[in-house]
Amino acid sequence: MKTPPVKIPEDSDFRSRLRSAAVTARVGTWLGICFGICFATGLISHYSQNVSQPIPFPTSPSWGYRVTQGLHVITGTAAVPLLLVKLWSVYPRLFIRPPRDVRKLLLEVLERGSIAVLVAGAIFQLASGLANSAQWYPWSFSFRSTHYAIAWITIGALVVHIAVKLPIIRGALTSDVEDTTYDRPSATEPGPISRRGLLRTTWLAAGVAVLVTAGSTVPLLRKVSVLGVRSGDGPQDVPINKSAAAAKVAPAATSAAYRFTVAYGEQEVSMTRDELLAMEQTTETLPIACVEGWSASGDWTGVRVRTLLDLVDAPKGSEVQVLSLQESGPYKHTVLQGNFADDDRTLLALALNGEPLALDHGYPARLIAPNRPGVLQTKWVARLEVTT
Ligand SMILES: Nc1nc2c(c(=O)[nH]1)N[C@H]1C(S)=C(S)[C@@H](COP(=O)(O)O)O[C@H]1N2
Ligand SMILES: [Mo]
Repeated sequence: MKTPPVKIPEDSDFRSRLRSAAVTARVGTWLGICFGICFATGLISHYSQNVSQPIPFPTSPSWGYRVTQGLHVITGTAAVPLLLVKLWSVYPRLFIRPPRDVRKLLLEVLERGSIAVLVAGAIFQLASGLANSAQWYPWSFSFRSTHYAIAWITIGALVVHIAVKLPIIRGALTSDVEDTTYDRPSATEPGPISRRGLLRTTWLAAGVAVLVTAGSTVPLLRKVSVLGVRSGDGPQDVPINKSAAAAKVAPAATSAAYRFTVAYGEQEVSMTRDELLAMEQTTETLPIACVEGWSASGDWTGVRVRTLLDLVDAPKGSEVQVLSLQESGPYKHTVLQGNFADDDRTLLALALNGEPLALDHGYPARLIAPNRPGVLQTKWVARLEVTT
């Protein structure tokens, strides 16, 4: 039996009026807004995690990172249905035969090339971001540096794409959504729903995507956020990413031999948790804002980091290494920049919401600072070491 030859579809095989620039431009506008917010908030998040900060990342407002990173994950999630609808609406263009004229062909190759980069970059960013916020790491590369590099490539391709398409975008957006001026000649058959209906469904899908994820950050939405990965309760009403068991710190953290040490050059002061508790205690309401988009506010009580640094006469503006009991893992130690170390709200916390810190929240002591990414709020702190 002969198998029929595989027929590559042609642009003219796609006849639905729904696949129109009128739809693409409208969905694209919102997709562009989402990508713009994602890019800007992503730059903020990346910078906040840099060890070297020529311009110090501000410590105020304390909820700043909570908002920017919440926006980052929410707009990224909303972009998923928008990107799918947009790709569907332009899919037939993939099968347009290349022009014969060499100059036109060259332009076409350039344009399609930039679109290929944009599509690949957009899919990579959304897929890797979603996987990351679900704490699923099916890759071996560094998420942060790769996501950051591809962000620049994607946003560059996006700018080129908008510039090239500007006449069509402008024309399509300023005419009625049912207008056929920018349609492909073969797109003449009515779709199962109207263009307005398709757009409404798309906005609804993006809205649902926002609702099911935003609850990780917006307390009122927590109940509807079935996909909010960390929306469940942790001890003391604050979620947990890495448990003491997962970090393998439980024996050291509960040992009677635990001592907290603050060191500056030759000077060192060590104390027990009880001695820390005997010092002046300060309470601050500060959020844990994870890079994955979830966040939760807590009342933290403990000793001001600046007070501890004064014990060893560390100069103002000193940078501090925060070392934990954890023996391996990327977050076992972090750098606390001078402006964070000196801020009155930065604490070595011993209690959360009126109770001694739970082991999973960093018992015997953890760092908590305003406007600092959750990933740098080091738990199970053993030592503060002044480095400059
Ligand atoms: N030592 C150590 N501290 C850590 C981590 C870690 O893996 N090890 N995870 C960080 C991350 S990613 C977040 S979001 C916060 C979460 O704090 P919580 O578990 O008390 O909510 O802790 C941070 N502190
Ligand atoms: Mo985190």
